Amino acid sequence: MEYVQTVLASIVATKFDAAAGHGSLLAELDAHRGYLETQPGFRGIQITRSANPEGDVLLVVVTRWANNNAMADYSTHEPTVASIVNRFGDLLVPNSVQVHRMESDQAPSRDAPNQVYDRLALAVLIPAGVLALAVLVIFGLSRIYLVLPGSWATPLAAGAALSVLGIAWYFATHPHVPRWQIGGLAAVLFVLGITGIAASIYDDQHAEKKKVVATKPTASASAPTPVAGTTPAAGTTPPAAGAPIINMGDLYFADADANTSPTITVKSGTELAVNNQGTALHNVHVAKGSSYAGGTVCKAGGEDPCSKPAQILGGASGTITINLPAGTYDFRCDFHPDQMTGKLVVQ
Ligand SMILES: [Cu+2]
Repeated sequence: MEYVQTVLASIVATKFDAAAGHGSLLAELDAHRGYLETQPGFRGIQITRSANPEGDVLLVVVTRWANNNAMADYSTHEPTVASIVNRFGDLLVPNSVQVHRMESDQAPSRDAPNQVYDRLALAVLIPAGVLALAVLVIFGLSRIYLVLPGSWATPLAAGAALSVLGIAWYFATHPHVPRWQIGGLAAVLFVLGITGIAASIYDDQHAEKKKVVATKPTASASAPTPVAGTTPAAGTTPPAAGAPIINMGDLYFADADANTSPTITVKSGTELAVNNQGTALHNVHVAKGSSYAGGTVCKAGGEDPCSKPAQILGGASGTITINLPAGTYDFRCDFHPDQMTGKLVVQ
């Protein structure tokens, strides 16, 4: 049960502007809210008036109370809505003020729980939701970066940064953005985050397969056992039968027969497939002279033959083209120059 006091009054058409002016009737009623909030049993106030102010304007002020005593106490001690309205009697149609005290059979108002919900939502749920979304997006983006080739990461990062700036600018200059735009943005970010996590799970599952294919050798460089019937990791090109191939794991080179630190024989002009079956970054760098040029990561097209790309991500593959005079050459991984070595015999 709820108790409702309704005050009705008609404002004379020509005096409505005066009633709406500074310090006048409507402003006083609005200011009265603050006083009402301090009254025991107060539930809410609603001030409405005729939507189409042609002719006299009907003003309706409804206050809601938890019980009859609360409403009665309020009604008998000024200021009240009725006393405020009566103070501006010169703006009103004579004898138009009516005060009704009613009881409502509706279920108790949900305003109180809603107020709690709104306050919680503003103070806790929204920042927590934004934070969770941000973490999701950052994690998702990081997984996407890991999957992409290095040359894509910089443009993508720049694009993401510009997007963040652009979106922030848009929201800063449009204070009343429609909800569907906020919802749409949240949905896009959510999908981005989920995509990244999905990519990460997909990647992990492939890493498991690769571990089966390439078991990490012990320090004594015992050869990994090839598993019959295993398929090549995603992104690797199966070599033509008998074609030379360089496989890489963490942290070894292997030939097609899974011999580690292998000696690989090729004809000059051959393009070899290079498959990274490990999870770390590796490459193949052949020393043309007696030492490795530069000493850092080789460059495709540099002085020494270098795998293309010069940084092969875990699970990815590349190629290396050997155009060298006949002879025996050392090769290594620039990232693990001590553990990952092999010899190349060019015919
Ligand atoms: Cu390496």
